[in-house]
Amino acid sequence: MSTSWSDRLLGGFRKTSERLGANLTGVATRLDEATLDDVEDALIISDLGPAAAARIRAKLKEKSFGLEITQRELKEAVAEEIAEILRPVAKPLEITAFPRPQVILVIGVNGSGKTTTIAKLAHLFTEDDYGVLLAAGDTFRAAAIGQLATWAERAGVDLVRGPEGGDPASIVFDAVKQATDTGIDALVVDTAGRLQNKKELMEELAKIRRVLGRLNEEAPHDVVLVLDATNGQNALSQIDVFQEVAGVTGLIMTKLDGTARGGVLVAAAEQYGLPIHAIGVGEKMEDLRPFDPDLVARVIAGVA
Ligand SMILES: Nc1nc2c(ncn2[C@@H]2O[C@H](COP(=O)(O)OP(=O)(O)OP(=O)(O)O)[C@@H](O)[C@H]2O)c(=O)[nH]1
Ligand SMILES: [Mg+2]
Repeated sequence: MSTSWSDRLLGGFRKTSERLGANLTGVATRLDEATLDDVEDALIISDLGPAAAARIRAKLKEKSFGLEITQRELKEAVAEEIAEILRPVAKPLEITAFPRPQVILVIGVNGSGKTTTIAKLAHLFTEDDYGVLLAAGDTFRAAAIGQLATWAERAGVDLVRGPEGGDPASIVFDAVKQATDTGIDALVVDTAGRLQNKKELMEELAKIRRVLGRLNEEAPHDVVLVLDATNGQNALSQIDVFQEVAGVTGLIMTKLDGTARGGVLVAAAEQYGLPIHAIGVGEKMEDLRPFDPDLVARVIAGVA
């Protein structure tokens, strides 16, 4: 772990790894109920959630109860159990739609990192030589359109935008048309996170979905929910709400750099089983990383 982004990730998970097996030493001790309790507590405190924590405790007990174990070995064993939970959900966002474009709707609460993540995706896709178009579907505030325009310019991609307060559905309609006409591979749609209430959010996202589907019945191909890791367990209730209003197909978790609450990623994997496409580890365009379940598991457990 020498690169700077992984160091930032490490900072984010330090809380869990410091507590794991804190009562153990380098000298092997028998794995007993008290140590298992401590492990479970450490995992819960670190936002892995009670279900994942209980599952990991049960697995450790099943495999190693009564055996001599060092703190390092305990952490390795926890890392393996976390990886088991994360591996099935690790799934990059791939551009496979035929016909093109692949339409990726990006949703999430205000401030979760949607617009920044869209810039990062645009960067990633253009690096892979895909043609990318962005749609400024967040017309709720003027700054949102300007912010996306700045990112589009930086990433060197085009943007379809409308007036502040305009109808996002009409922008999205124009964007799909332009993307189709110009042979774009990936159309990434920004949306507002700051609507008055759930009903309004539901109506707006439903309308965007309807309009997308009118020009391409497969669209949106992806509905990516952006979650802010610093929200801890609240991120889980956001999955519930957005599942209901928009039918989430995958997750990207942002701000895993420097937060102590990144364990919620494991809770999300355990409870929802939704694909995790990538993780955000900083504010720059290059700061989106593939979700590597083994690495994240080892970082959480403090053995990376
Ligand atoms: N440290 C860190 N900051 C991030 C990350 N992703 C986004 N941010 C920051 O979080 C803040 C909010 O990001 P936005 O992309 O504007 O969030 P949004 O969801 O589009 O917000 P609204 O448009 O208000 O709904 C900005 O200051 C970003 O720089 C990340 O992975 N790490
Ligand atoms: Mg935004």
